Amino acid sequence: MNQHCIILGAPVDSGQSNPGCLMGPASYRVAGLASALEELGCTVQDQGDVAPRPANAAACNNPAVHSLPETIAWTEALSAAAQDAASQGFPIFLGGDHSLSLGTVAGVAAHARAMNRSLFVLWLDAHSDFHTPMTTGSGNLHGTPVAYISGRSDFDSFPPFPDPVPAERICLFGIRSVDPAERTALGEHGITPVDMRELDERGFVAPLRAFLDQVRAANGMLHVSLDVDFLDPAIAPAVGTTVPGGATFREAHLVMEMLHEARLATSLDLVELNPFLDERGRTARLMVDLTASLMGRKVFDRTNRTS
Ligand code: NNH
Ligand code: MN
Ligand code: MN
Ligand code: MN
Repeated sequence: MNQHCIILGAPVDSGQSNPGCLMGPASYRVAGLASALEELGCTVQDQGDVAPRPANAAACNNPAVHSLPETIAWTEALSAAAQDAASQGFPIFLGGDHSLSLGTVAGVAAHARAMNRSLFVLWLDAHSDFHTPMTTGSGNLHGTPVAYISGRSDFDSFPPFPDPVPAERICLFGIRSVDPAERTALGEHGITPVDMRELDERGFVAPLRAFLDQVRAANGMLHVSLDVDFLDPAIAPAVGTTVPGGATFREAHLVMEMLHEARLATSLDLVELNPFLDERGRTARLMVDLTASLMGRKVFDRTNRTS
């Protein structure tokens, strides 16, 4: 698809409690992300790792929450970097834990607003990440970005989210672990996740195609956030929060291949890779291969086929 890809490392690990995510960007680089993209005809600009400013004090009434000041500093730095990168090409954000999406989605949302386009979000994850800092029990802020993106309150110390994304433009896909407070809030907010039960029953194609049709009809921009734990732990062990029953190798590639054929994605997060938990680099390599599928790696060109 000859995209201009802008790689930005986001070695964030303040959003959870398992050390190791900060090695994620290095692991993707070692696994050959840039050359995989170049082989597809993309131009690649690796802008290195984003660095946050020193954290200022910030308080939260929920004593479970940890590393709030660091996460806010990351949100600000990544939001600015993402807005800038989105105006220059197709940003690929290398995590780092999923709290980095507090910043990256804020940045691409600001860019979409400036372009007068609607932003859609495809959240590929075992989890719904719909806690606020007040409802999280674990205190891990990687469980909160979808709530922030949706404009939920109780993100007081964070920069206000530019143009909250309405429920019908958010697709939570592959979900199989939702906390009670999240389930209630998702219902109130009108978000119905495409959970693994639905995917078992309907397959991956129909629900994804329905969402992509909406993006196309609105001439929307599409941010894809790929959490390693979307994948089944049997193929992707390098994540602190494995949940059985995830997407298989072919299901995950099919999602990426459909995204490529739709030509609608405009930015991508690769999150939650913990290289310390990997087995001989297999999870990092799989995430790179999935990114290559999203950017057009395929065996045969199907775009002119009828189904
Ligand atoms: N819902 C749990 C929490 O808030 C788990 C979130 N963990 C994730 N999200 N890995 O993708 O702590
Ligand atoms: Mn913790
Ligand atoms: Mn997540
Ligand atoms: Mn997850």
